[in-house]
Amino acid sequence: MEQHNKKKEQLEQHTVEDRDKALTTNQGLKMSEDEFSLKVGDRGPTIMEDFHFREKMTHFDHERIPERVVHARGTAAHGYFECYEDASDITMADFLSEKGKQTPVFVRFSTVAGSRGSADSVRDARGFATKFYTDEGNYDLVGNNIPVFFIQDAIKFPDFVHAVKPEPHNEIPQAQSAHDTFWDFVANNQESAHMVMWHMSDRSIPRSYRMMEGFGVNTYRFVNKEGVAHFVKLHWKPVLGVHSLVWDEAQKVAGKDPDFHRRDLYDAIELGNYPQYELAVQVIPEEQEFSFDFDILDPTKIWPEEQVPLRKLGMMTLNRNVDNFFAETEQVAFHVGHVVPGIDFSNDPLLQGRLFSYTDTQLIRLGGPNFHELPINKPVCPFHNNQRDGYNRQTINRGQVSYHQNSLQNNTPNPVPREQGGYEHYQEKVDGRKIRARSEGFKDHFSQARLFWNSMTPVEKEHIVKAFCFEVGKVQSMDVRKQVVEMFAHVSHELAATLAKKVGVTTTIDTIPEETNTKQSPAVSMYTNPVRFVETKKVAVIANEQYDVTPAIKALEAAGIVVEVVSDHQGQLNDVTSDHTFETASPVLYDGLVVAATFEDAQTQRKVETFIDEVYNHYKAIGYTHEDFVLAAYSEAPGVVSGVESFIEALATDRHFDRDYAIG
Ligand code: HDD
Repeated sequence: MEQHNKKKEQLEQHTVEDRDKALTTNQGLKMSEDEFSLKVGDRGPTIMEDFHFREKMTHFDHERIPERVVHARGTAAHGYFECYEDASDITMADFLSEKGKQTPVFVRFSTVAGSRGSADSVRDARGFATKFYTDEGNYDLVGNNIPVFFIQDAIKFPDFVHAVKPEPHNEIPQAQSAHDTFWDFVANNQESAHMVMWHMSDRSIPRSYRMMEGFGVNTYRFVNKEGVAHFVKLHWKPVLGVHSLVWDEAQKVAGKDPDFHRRDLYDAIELGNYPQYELAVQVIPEEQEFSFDFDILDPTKIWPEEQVPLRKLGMMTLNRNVDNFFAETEQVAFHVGHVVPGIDFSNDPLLQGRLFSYTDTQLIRLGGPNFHELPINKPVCPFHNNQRDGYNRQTINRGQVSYHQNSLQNNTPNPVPREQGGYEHYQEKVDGRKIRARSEGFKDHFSQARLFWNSMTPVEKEHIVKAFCFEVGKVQSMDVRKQVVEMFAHVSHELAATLAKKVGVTTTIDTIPEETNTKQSPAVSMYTNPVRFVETKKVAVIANEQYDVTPAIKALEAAGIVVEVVSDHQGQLNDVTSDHTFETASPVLYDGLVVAATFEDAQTQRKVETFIDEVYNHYKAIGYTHEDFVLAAYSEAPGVVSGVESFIEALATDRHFDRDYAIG
């Protein structure tokens, strides 16, 4: 906690606004005027002498830095990690060494493909990057909400990213994979099959950053004090469970509130609804490296949780919003190479390439090698070395010595032996020829894609098929469509046949060998064991002056639900305040709806009905306070209930997918 406060103070020094202070130039000169540039007479030309104008304008002109080449759109929060138990049997990492030990963290969530101004709710993987400010230095766990990746070797990352980004000739489409180059890449790089199955699932349209899993994806090593290493994969499990939007809703949210996820996280933290995630690890002893029917270094493979169980290490709580988006969220620099003793790397070829790319990207993005001095990136423990100078250097190094070894400064700073906390790379024995090749163990692209498909509930399968039909249906090239159909026939003939029909492709699927494995991993399904909850869900209550909705609102709020009142006008309605009109609110922005009014004005009542329709179509809970408020067609439908108590019960089920006529 002490460290947590230290970090906070460190940041506050830089973020507290100097509200009561005089306006000065950056040189400290007080200015008597800041609204008018220096002119010859009040209607005359502006003059070059105006150093204040030029300083202000030059600073403004240089306000933007290059956005991240991927994961440009993101949002972040501060918090802390609390260790559950001493994990020194597997790692000597100090932040995992003691029950109750707290370590400050900063987490940035992101989309991958879109630019900084793109919408939050698009179909995409989400980044989940955590910086632990440990007392042994910063440790970054740079993960995604999907446990596998599109490619197996980092050298293909630029190709993959070029394919998914807007096409170069017309820069269309923004933040979407539903276009020719993405699917052309997929069909011609079949290692992507497993990840594409996840990408077509509801995992790619999360309801909230608070309701997403996180995965380190790559295989790392944990090393203990005795020098014994284990292969590990790291996981974040959200306390609220994993929940998603539906596709029609996600597309509409992108227009109604492009900041949907950013706002959700910010508001939840402001309200004290702190998101929490458990950190867990899967552990494989070195001697079992080849005991599985998949290669444990292949980033397109999961280690099924049923086969390699999760061990829980601690809980992360996000409890503080940033003070300044640019200084913190935009300037934070993650790197998979930021590790602490006890955490080491595997030879996963994707991870090895990532180890180069992250520092390289910060150099261009943050303008030089001193980005570790920015408050958000600075370790909370002291750091000393002989690195000097460079763009934006903040530290004023004293003394004449900046080299090792030396006698003038008592040979300091000096390296620290492993036994005293110095980082020593795991001494893996490596022997081989220098070649450019794919390992034999990496050549199976379809068995886990099939495992994923087998593990889905019928609703999840339906959503995956629909997502494929949407995405491939947007591809212009009939040849690419055909290639995709044929590729996914290896995963499932059922999926490929529906896709072929829907996107107008004729091909003989039957001649393509379908994966035959019948294995399942229930842990990858979102709907097999969903977490039921209502706390922090957002509900619209449609109300007017006719009926008093105070008791209904009180009951909802007592259950931890966030309520917004929607009416034909804002402001006072009897004892409650209307937050929104039907124009400023949108049904896609709520988890459920309580109808507590009808309106005499026909046009307004039509808006109410449209609102109800949309909530119904997206399978969300609907409650009504009077029998005649419900639309007759829906009165018997699942999740459409009378009374607030029943509504709260219905809201705990995320979506009522067993509804007739719903078209989401
Ligand atoms: Fe990456 C950013 C996650 C593969 C190169 N990556 C970035 C971020 C996340 C990930 C969450 C955003 C960090 C932030 O919020 O600032 N990346 C992943 C995961 C991968 C992965 C889970 C697969 C296991 N990445 C990957 C490869 C390469 C990169 C193979 C290159 C060889 N990633 C980058 C980058 C970025 C980045 C270009 C852009 C901005 C940044 O690093 O700071 O270096």
